[in-house]
Amino acid sequence: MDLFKARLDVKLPQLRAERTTLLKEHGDTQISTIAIEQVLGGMRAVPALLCETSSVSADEGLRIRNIPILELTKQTPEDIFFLLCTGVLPNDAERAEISAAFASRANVPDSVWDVLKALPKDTHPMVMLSIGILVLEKESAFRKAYEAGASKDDSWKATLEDCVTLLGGVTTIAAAIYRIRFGKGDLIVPKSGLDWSANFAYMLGVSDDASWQDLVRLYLVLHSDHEGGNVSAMTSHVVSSALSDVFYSVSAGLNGLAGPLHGLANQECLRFIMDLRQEFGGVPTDEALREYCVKRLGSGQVIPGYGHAVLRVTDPRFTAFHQFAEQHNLNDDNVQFMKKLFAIVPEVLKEQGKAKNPWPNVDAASGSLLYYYGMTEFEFYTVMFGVSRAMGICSQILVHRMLGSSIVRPKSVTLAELGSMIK
Ligand code: CMX
Repeated sequence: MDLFKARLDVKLPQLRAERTTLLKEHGDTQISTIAIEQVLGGMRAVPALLCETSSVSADEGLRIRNIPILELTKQTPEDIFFLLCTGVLPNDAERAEISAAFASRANVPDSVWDVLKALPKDTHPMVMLSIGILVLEKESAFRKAYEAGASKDDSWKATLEDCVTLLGGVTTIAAAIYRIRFGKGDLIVPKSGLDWSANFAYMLGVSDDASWQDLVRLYLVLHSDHEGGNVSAMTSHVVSSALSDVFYSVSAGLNGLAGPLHGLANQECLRFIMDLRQEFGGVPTDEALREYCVKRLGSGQVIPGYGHAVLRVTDPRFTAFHQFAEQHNLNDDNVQFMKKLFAIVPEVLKEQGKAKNPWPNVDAASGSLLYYYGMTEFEFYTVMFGVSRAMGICSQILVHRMLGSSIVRPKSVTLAELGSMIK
């Protein structure tokens, strides 16, 4: 990873100088106030976290290093990881280096399989992923360097090593989880000559179709990062701020991704579509679907895949998947449901008047496409998301290590203290 490290080495002085200047010259400048509804409402919109890798705006959605995600849909995940970490897309030599580095870590220790195979057969795939990553922790270069008394200034180098070990291995682990958990037969070993996402698509053993490989590539690109305040990224950052290594930190973040209001929504989306198929025995009329959605909202359930804590427009990642379905002429019942829901749900949510954003997020489309290619086990979908999101989390942790960021320790208050603050 010499080329990769060299890029970061060049960036380092400017990055650290920027932080030092802000702290020294403007450390006590007020940038925001906080209202009680934010304290009680999940700290929504409080600008209290630093994230250099990507940003999400209400009216446009995700930008990675200031490039709109819809301009990055042809890249490889290796390109995206390099971009997240360094701020630029890799040249050919850098791309080859990172692909080779991931491939060199694709074979994980046998202890991972021993642990995964010992779990109860009906363990959720996200539990398996989180545990599989924790088993890799034994390999942590960062922890070893810390124990050997390495300087804090250089700790990012061991962190980068850990990121590559984690990302190189996570596709092998995730593919194995799919095959073990859903009885798909022998594990498929990584194949030389394939890049990271093509190998992942191959090891899953879902389809030989070339466009399946392309979907997995796109999937890993689109879910890679979503700035620093979402549950998984923020959780990982908090854990990592205690100088826990990336294996502890990513595993912790993925436990948050496993929640139905966050990454599990893609599983819930497909479950929702399967329930609809059963209810109607096929694709219903617009009016029947509309009534079903209204009834569901009336019973206090959410419509999975719709709404967002930040976005106020259609998620561009949904648009990218929608375009993929059009370009590849995917048109089974689930894809039709995905399109029909897009035409109906926003109006229903607007009429209900609760959701601040009635538009679809990425989860409204991703599952239908995976299902189309034969990945019908929707409990696995959040693992696909997790593999991709591990890139963003790793890159965010790496940048924090480069900056020497502080341990996270905000102040908590009681309801009574909030009451007395009003007075
Ligand atoms: N269906 C029904 N009600 C919804 C809704 C939806 N899709 N989206 C929001 N609402 C409701 C909220 O539950 C909330 O109701 P209460 O006031 O009764 O609590 C109200 O509308 C206001 O919520 P909001 O401010 O618009 O949204 P939040 O920031 O609180 O929550 C999110 C955001 C994503 C959790 C929410 O939109 C939701 O539950 N969506 C469905 C699940 C989903 O798709 N999650 C994936 C998000 C992407 C990701 O993070 O991975």
